[in-house]
Amino acid sequence: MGLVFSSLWNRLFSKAEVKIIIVGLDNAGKTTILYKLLMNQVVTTTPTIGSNVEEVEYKNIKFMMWDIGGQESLRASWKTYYVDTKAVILVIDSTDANRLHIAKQELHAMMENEQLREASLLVFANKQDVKGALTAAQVSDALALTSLKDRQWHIQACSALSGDGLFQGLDWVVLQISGS
Ligand SMILES: Nc1nc2c(ncn2[C@@H]2O[C@H](COP(=O)(O)OP(=O)(O)O)[C@@H](O)[C@H]2O)c(=O)[nH]1
Ligand SMILES: [Mg+2]
Repeated sequence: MGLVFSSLWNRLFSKAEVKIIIVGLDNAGKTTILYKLLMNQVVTTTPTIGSNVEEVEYKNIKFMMWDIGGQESLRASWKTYYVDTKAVILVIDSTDANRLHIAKQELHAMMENEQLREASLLVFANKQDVKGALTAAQVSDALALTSLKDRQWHIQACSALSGDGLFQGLDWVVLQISGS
């Protein structure tokens, strides 16, 4: 487990519940990442609350996870989950260059929501183990991350398959949350 992640976990534990939203296009690797991060931990899962929203609780951290892209009608219902969100984790399939523009659109639409004004943004450039995958810098460009205004954001290259980069990413999130 990441150094910061594990040492700060207990500090967070004593605080009120923390909510983290994990989003990405289908097949990006969200489920794989979440379960890899929480491996060997006792988690409670609620498969479906509403429209394809998955909820996983670990200690005082509530992870809410759903697919974005292509379902305009569902956007409205997601907004009800935004309240009190401390961090958004966007998972990108770095081998899926063709759909990056959809992820970009969804991200920027989401970041405009007032409820997420204070939320930190972590982008996982996932599937780095695959030959030909875009680098984190290329993913960052494609998503126009530098155009985000007044936002703490960070992009982390990772492979959910090997686990590389996952805890570095989460360490950053935990630091943002614990510092706020
Ligand atoms: N090669 C590779 N495959 C991955 C990686 N992460 C996820 N996958 C695969 O991508 C597919 C979709 O993953 P999943 O976690 O279900 O994506 P979700 O739809 O975002 O929840 C599965 O077949 C995973 O095994 C990765 O880092 N590298
Ligand atoms: Mg999934």
